[in-house]
Amino acid sequence: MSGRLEKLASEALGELSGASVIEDALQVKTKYLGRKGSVASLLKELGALSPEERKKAGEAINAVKATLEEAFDAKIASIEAAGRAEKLRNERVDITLPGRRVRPGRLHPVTQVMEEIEEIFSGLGFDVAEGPEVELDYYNFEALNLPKDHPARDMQDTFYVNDEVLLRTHTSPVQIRVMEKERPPLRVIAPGTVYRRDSDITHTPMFHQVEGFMVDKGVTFSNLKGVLTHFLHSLFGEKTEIRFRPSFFPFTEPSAEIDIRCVMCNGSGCRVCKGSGWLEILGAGMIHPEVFRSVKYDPEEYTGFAFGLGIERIAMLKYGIEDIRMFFENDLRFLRQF
Ligand code: 2NL
Repeated sequence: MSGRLEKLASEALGELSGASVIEDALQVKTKYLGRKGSVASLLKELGALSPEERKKAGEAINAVKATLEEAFDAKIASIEAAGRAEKLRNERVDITLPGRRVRPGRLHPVTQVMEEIEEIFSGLGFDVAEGPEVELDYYNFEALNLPKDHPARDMQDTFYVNDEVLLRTHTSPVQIRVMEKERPPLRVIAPGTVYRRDSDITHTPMFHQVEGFMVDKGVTFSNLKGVLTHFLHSLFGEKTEIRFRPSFFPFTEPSAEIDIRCVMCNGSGCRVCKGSGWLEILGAGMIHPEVFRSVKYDPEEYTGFAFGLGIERIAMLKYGIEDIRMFFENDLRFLRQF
């Protein structure tokens, strides 16, 4: 009996050490300690023994049974512990990794310049007006002293919808609509999107403009000079040199173009100012009597000045951008710089 018991114990422990999952360990446990297992059948044999031998063998079997139970339970506990450790290793999160940064958005450089211009003119008491981008030929051209056969219409290649309807080529029609509806005194700027059939490194078919005008009794060219000088000094710095040159527009008389000292070379001559030392920034003039007649103002009673400028051009000069198309490519590496 004692030889068989020893063999049983060593076989059980051998099989147990080969088990690597709980199911295998439980199977070995049932095989030896279960109701129909090896230990149970040994116990059944005790009946055939004498009372003395039965006591001795019974104690020996129970001792082996206790040893095996302990060994099985320890093995199962160790398999479970290894499983938990493995699970923890796999599910580990590195909480020291930095989080993903959310960058703040910002205004488009064209919008930034537009708002800066609006603030300067607000400070001078100008109101802001808006109007349709799909406009009547009448408001875009006729009312501005540009009749249908006028050669100056070719200066700004126009997108036509039909004979009478077009995409506005400037924001002047907004100002005509304001004058039609209201009476002087008026101080208004009209910022917005305009369209011309043109495309190269300094022209896009859609761009932005701010026009402005002031009408009252006794408005003079002096007022034009004062307002636009203040505007350019606010936008480019008080020390910026300014030059007024005679020019021509069909809707103003007299007309002027206004230059500032080249912001790139400070006047010594460079590629940006094409060697002249000056940059053309504004077109302006005293509103033509024919324009006043279109809106039923008496040109003997009222005078006024008007001006216009392109926003992209200002933004290009302010930030040293060489290609206007950069503004409309929506490349974040470009836009995040402003
Ligand atoms: C330029 C020139 C200019 C105006 C725009 C204007 C508007 C009305 C009446 C008279 Cl309603 N004039 N606008 C006047 C002179 C020049 O713009 O070079 N723009 C980029």
